[in-house]
Amino acid sequence: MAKSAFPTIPAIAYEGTGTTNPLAFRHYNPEEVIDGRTMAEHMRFSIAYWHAFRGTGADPFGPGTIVRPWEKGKDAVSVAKKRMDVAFEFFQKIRAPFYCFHDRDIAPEGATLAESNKILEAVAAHAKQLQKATGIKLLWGTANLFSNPRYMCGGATNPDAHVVAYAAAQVKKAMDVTKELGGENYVFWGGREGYETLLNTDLKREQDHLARFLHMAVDYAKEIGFKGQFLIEPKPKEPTTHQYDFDCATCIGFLRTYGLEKHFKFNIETNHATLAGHTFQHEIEVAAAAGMLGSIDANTGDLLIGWDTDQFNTDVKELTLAMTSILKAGGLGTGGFNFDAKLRRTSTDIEDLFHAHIGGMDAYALAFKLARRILADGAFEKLVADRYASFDTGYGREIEQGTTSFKKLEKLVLTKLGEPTPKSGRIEFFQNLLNDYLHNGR
Ligand code: XUL
Ligand code: CO
Repeated sequence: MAKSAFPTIPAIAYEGTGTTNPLAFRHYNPEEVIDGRTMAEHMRFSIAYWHAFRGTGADPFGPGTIVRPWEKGKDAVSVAKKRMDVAFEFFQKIRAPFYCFHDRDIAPEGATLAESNKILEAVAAHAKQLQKATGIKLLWGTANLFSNPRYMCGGATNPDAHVVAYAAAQVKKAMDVTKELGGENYVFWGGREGYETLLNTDLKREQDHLARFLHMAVDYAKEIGFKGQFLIEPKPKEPTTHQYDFDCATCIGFLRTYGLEKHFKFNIETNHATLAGHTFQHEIEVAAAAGMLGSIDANTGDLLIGWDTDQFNTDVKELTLAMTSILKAGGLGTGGFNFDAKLRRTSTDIEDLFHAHIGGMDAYALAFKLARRILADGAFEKLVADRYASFDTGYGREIEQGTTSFKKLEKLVLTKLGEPTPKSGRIEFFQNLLNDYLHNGR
């Protein structure tokens, strides 16, 4: 057993709301059984390798501030393996049953694709051993098609077919590795799949290429027997001005246009939703309405800043609203809550990594419990159903069923119905009711 990287920090225990211990859970009790499943099974928390173990605190104005002792070593591959040992110790101590990675997070790139593939295989073999030893599983894998300068004009949508071929080769390998490690999903976040100006861009051709790329991924998954769920992670902008996978609604249109809708669900990230001008809950509802809710990248942005700040989310109100939509949709299936969130540049202690995840996990666990209470009570559901009750019978039902027409409805209004009586939407009443659950013990 390797030396502990966090000798002073124990495995985080559940101590309830009475505790003042900052290194304890107040709400997330992994072993607590609710409806026949443990909280660990309900929440399926996952750690994002790129932030937790590759994040340095660098921003556009300055270099990294976060220095970890295990990053020192004689060669990049042995450092990658040592880092992975530390990561698995962290996953265990923070009580997260899953992790996620990009190929290039876990393994350094070599001088050629063949060399990169070899290194990735070696580090993945190490990951496999650690997964086996700890029981920690891979929620999803993905390929980084945005950091290397070769992808500066995109991966799948690059105007140079040579780059598209390279991207295909890289994704093929990332899928192999994800399958080898039992990954339950595979994510496509459209890194630089978008454009800055139409002066130099053939939008239609790029979208066609993206669809071809995804079809090739579907074909390859079938070929190798990869059973994991494919997930698209929408984002409206950053790094490019116009990302093709803008939001769930845009992606649903795209996937249906190209006959891909059966093969994909969505990985919804809170900060991406708000960058698109939506709430987190809106994106969840749009995905769920199409039967395409897959997984969550759990974070939040800063509405005052306006870019993807990837912060840990402790906003219980926002998360409770999201959770009610997730639970109503029947949960996330093979998905989970992946903390695609990074420490602030000034949070340089190793304890900060624990505080950050404890806060995020507790906020989600509390939101889960509150959402369950809201749904069990049924008050909102009844009120909302009442608002639409006029569609349950008569001409309302005919509208829903498609058995009436403009002509019939015109006749009805002219001869019988006349002017509708205004019905209040009672928004403030609904807001107060929410606070009854959040703060007033309902
Ligand atoms: C970028 C982002 C990515 C994806 C995976 O905004 O969220 O880290 O989650 O590529
Ligand atoms: Co993400």
